[in-house]
Amino acid sequence: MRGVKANTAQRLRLPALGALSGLLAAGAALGAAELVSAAVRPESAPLTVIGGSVIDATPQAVKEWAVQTLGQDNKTWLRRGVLVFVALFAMGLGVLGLRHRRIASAGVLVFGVVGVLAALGRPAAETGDVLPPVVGAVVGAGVLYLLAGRLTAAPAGSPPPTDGGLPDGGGSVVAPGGGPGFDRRGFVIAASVAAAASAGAGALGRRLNRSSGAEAAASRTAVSLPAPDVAAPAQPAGADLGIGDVAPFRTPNDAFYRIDTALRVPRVDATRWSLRVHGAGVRTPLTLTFEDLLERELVERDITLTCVSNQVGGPYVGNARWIGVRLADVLRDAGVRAPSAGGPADQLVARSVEGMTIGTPVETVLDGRDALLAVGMNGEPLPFDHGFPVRMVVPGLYGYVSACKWLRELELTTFADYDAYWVKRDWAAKAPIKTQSRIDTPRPLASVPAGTVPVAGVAWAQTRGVARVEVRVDEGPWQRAELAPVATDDTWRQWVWQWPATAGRHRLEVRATDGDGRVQTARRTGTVPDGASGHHSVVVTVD
Ligand SMILES: Nc1nc2c(c(=O)[nH]1)N[C@H]1C(S)=C(S)[C@@H](COP(=O)(O)O)O[C@H]1N2
Ligand SMILES: [Mo]
Repeated sequence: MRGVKANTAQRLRLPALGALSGLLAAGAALGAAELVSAAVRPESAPLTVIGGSVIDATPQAVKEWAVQTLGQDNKTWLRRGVLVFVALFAMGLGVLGLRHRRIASAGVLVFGVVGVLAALGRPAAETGDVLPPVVGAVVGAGVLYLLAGRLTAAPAGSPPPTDGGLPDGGGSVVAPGGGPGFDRRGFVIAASVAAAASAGAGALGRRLNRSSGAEAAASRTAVSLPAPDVAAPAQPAGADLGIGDVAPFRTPNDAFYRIDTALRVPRVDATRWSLRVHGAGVRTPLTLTFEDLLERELVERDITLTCVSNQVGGPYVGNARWIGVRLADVLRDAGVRAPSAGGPADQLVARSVEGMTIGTPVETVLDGRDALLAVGMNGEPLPFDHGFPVRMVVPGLYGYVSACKWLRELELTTFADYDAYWVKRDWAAKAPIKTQSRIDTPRPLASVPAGTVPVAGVAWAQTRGVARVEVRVDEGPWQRAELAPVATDDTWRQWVWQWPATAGRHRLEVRATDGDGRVQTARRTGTVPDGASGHHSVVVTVD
């Protein structure tokens, strides 16, 4: 029995060491690529490139599933997924290497080709981005070749194999004596050196890549936002009803939802940043530096941002006090006319430093609403996560058609001529925010004592305003909620209804009516293609 076990263990040991060689080769490839990326630019780091390509290629339905199910951790899971995939692939190649050393090593090179294609396929690709995958693949292939060589060599000091070896010169995997034998010492040394060197290279590369954001961080610290020339209308004292569990009127920056495709948050040095404005109907192309923007008239506005991926009752909505330049002013300086005034461009395409494209109707930007090139958020420069140094904010439009972060270019074109990133992926080209309302308290499935229970939450219909919110219990008559006062139509509004709750299980449902008198539809739709609709409801138990 024991003998059989020992034999099995021995038979499995070589494939296991082959798989280990594959892992070490992959580690060496990634480590080398990471180090080279630090010399090229952080955006060319292997996981950033591979993950970014996966995001772009992921079918819309899967992406939506990830955003809904994994929430804002979805990027962590993506990195893990990519690593698991690479690891499995590498272990396979490592085992293959036991018999076909050259083919397996060539397999690593194939992975490098995939890396090169991924790098070049990135929307903001630069030629140098091919270096990390090329160097990584060569190093990885070399390591695999070397380790497989140790595994297939006869133990040091034993006579050369007499069986002629395998087609690719790999030699016999079985030592002449019949027992499993290989250059154990050589393998252990090579494996240890490879592991240490790639861990070192990877760690150093990561550190360099991270610290390359230092100038950007310094430039952000150095920003002192001027007081706005046009202050935001004062919010009435009661804008915050002060009911626990209800989203505060102003969302703190660190609690503000974040939705973007950036695996690595771009860290832009504001002192080297500029914005280019050009395209159809632009009489005076502009290039504006960050300083230029700060010297222009700055307006301050409270605007609620909403993501099209927000499901009914969902968390992807937040309200901030923004400071920025009126986008309409900049466009007018460039000589842009609205389509209704004879301008040739009906779409404003915003491009970000990492290659996102977001298309906004020119007519909307010029219709008098407070569309901003924002530089400040809740009293500080934009956080890196939210688009430092400059982003767009357009009241009334979902973020994916308006709120480009890490902005670097504005191009005037037409909807007929150009589809922006999300539009290529099944989302609507134009997407005004739908009237929505959300119950924040009581929480779903909460137990509350009988008596007066405040039912409260937020409602939004940016640019139209929220005129009324109603709640009903168990599909009974709609009851009018009290609305918190707000200064403008561009923010959400808190609401509360005092519910005379009686024992039992009840379903609370909310709907809002916008400033145009349109009642929020009860018709349930998903988020694709232009935002979810339907009533939010929660079931609670009253005891
Ligand atoms: N550069 C860039 N800007 C972007 C996105 C992106 O993926 N990349 N996502 C958009 C989407 S879908 C939304 S909802 C808002 C979210 O802004 P926030 O992350 O600051 O809340 O940013 C928009 N701007
Ligand atoms: Mo979004």
